[in-house]
Amino acid sequence: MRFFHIGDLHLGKKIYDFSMIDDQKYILSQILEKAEEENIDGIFISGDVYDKGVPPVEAVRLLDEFLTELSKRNIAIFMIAGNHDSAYRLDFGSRLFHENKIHICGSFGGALNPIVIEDEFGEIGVYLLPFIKPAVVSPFFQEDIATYQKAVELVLQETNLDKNRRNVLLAHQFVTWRGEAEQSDSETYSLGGIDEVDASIFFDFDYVALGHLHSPQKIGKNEIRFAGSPLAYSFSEIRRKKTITKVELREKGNIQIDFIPLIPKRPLREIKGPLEGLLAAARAEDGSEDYIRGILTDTMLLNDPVGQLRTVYPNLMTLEVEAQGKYEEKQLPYSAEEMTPQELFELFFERQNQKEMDDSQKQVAKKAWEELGDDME
Ligand SMILES: [Mn+2]
Repeated sequence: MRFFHIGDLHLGKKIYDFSMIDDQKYILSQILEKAEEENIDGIFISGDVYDKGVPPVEAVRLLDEFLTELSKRNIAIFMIAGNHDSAYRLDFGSRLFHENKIHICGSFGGALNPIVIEDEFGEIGVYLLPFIKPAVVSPFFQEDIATYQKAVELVLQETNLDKNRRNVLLAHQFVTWRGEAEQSDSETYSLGGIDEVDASIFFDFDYVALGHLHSPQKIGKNEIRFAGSPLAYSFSEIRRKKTITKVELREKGNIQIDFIPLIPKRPLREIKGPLEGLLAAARAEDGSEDYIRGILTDTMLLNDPVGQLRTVYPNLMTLEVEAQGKYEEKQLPYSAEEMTPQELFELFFERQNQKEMDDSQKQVAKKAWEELGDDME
């Protein structure tokens, strides 16, 4: 059987106040197209379906549309809640949808029960483990659980995995391998690593479809994977290409994993240079609809750089000024009390701009001090 593994859709997300809904619509229809081309039997959606517990109307409608279109193509859907989703809201209708091969698990009900499907090689057990934290699991085990690792371990221990058949797990946790995984800025960090779950506890599964980290990556072994988000949701994610993970389960022990590149409608990208250079470059190229992070290298004050850049990059998301090299603290020639305001200002200017004021600048400053009069002395 052939599956797509995706996750971290974050439907309804905004970046710097820019709504991503059009971009999400575009990328989901691309996933649908690929699903048709690849003739897949099912799709794993590994949590963080929505960006917020109470998602905006457009996000709910978009998911409804996506699931309906998948279902029309007779593609089985397996979906779990992530930490961004409201577990119970995602559960809505799940017992009814079940009949239509739409399997949704929003909240943890105390045990993992597989959905068993069949192909020419036999049975496949698909286990849906929504995002869990220790406090969610504790009541079911009458035990104080301190770590996420322990919580997931306990749940898995109670699961009688039939190792003769093929088994797939969907989970949304911060899974690492010996403490390592590649993160990005749009994910939440927790101090001390109490939320980390080591990949080794999943080794009995034939494939583990993970959600949570936004970079597509394997964790511990090739068959334990984060699909990554379908779109870059922060500028720290732009260097890694987004993909659909395609998983073909053949007979037990024979899995083929491939990646299908996703092309965003408007990529996020960074531009860097002096304002004039950036404006000139923008006029010479296409793609001005891209989401832009600008980094200015100018050292002089600029007149409304955001406004100027938005004339060529309407989707400029953020503009920063490049951090200057470390400034060498200059000793004051004599004590500050004895220095004139003009002298102090010259030193301040030098510290800000890493260079001395030129003569015309000194003239402007001198004139300003004169206009302010003796009060400043
Ligand atoms: Mn997450």
